[in-house]
Amino acid sequence: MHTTEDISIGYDVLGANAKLACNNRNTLEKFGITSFNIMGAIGSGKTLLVEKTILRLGGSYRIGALAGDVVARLDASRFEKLGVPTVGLNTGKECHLDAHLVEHGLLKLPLDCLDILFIENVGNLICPADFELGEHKRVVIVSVSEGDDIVEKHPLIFRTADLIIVNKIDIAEAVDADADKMVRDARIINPRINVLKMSLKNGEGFNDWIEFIKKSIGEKK
Ligand SMILES: Nc1nc2c(ncn2[C@@H]2O[C@H](COP(=O)(O)OP(=O)(O)O)[C@@H](O)[C@H]2O)c(=O)[nH]1
Ligand SMILES: [Mg+2]
Repeated sequence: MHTTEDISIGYDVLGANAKLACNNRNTLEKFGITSFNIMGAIGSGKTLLVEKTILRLGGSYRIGALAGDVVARLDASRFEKLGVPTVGLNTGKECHLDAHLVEHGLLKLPLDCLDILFIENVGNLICPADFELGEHKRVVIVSVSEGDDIVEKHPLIFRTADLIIVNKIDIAEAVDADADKMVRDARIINPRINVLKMSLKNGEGFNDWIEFIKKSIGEKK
């Protein structure tokens, strides 16, 4: 039988990442920017969430974006189409953003002209969990079409999240998923987590997300 155990490797990758994340946080604080790390599987609704948020809040707040993808800049161009300063971050073979990539992204953004920064992470529910980026809030968006056991299968990412969005509830019945079970699972893993059920298609739950953003901005003042 195989067992898993922690082994230490010569270079402390996570420690080095944490230091860079701290620098990123200081940079964002200096410019008064509130940042959100949007994590979730491929197709869970990360890009659509940011797009709809830009459309709702773009008139009141100055928004910028970092769009993480393995290759290409399809999501980055979706944000750019909405007039938002955006940097696409390609990770190559890596399944997550890290603080070093974000540091380079920040250098290319007009930080003195931003209030909010959305960082769309690479589509994955495992790798991004370990890598803080310097963000203020960690948001995980899962969709009911991933199966209603997706939360209990990925405890680590929910343990460190500030908010979980259970998305696509408009199709829950069609895919035979119990969205309330997903909410319960998230609260068992992380009792202090905020949980929202949402449909980006019909707008359900979206106002609560906007309130979460405004509250997060307020907490920093
Ligand atoms: N039915 C339904 N489809 C959604 C919802 N949110 C996103 N989608 C669709 O899911 C697909 C993936 O969305 P996208 O934002 O690109 O996902 P990402 O890979 O996480 O960035 C798109 O076809 C969206 O239109 C939702 O609430 N309900
Ligand atoms: Mg996307």
